Amino acid sequence: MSKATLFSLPGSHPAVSVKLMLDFKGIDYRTIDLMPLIHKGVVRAAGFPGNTVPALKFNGEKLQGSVEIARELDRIVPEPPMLPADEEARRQVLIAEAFGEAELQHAVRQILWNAVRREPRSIATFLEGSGLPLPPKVAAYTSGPIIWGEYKVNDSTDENAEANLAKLPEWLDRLDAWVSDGTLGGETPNAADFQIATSIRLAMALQDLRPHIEARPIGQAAKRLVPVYPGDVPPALPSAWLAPLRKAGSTPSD
Ligand SMILES: N[C@@H](CCC(=O)N[C@@H](CS)C(=O)NCC(=O)O)C(=O)O
Repeated sequence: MSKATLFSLPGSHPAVSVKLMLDFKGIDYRTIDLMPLIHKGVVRAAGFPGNTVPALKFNGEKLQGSVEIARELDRIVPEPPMLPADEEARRQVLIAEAFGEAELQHAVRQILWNAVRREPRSIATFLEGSGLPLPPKVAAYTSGPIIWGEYKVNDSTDENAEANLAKLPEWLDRLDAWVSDGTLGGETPNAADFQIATSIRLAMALQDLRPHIEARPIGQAAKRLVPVYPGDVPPALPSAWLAPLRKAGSTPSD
């Protein structure tokens, strides 16, 4: 089977999900890290139907989207499977994966770009370990337009970022419950683990969020699966937006 080619962006959480899947399957691959925003044209020019990463060339096919890629990898390389054989366990994993892709993934993306816009220099921390070696001068000139463009493309408005943060305590409880019932964080990772762990790791790149996530079962599970993740954004978000998280972590006597 020929080597796969993964189109990615530095720090892209669904692209890291696909890397984890490829490693799990033992599929040899190379990564092409693209420049944010410019990547849209490159991915289209490479023949993919959409303009987002992760996009994967594998086995003569062009696969796009982390969930579609998960299903197709299981079809092309069935062992080891990413979905449990037991029907009920499989149903739960698919529910968790769908939540991770449809809700958590984009919410974290919106919070992130809102915070990076407030702390623009932090964008450089996402380049560490990437295949996008930008000379410091180029990085300095391009980071402003990239941050602005990503903020716009992802609709990372204050309103959206704050609303997502308000949902986070309930979502973290849901994720912890999935760890406790074995849907997530088991000995053998599944498709939902690959989807969710990277969003949690990206959220933990924000110093504002890390203390509210790291010690929780889902934070620990994400760290086990993804021990290293790029990015470190200093405290940036308005304190009032973090009140729901502080409240969730407090005890009645606080
Ligand atoms: N839900 C899709 C979303 C993919 C997605 O939106 N990827 C981002 C990067 S993390 C992207 O390419 N966004 C377009 C942009 O930044 O212009 C997936 O899981 O593959």
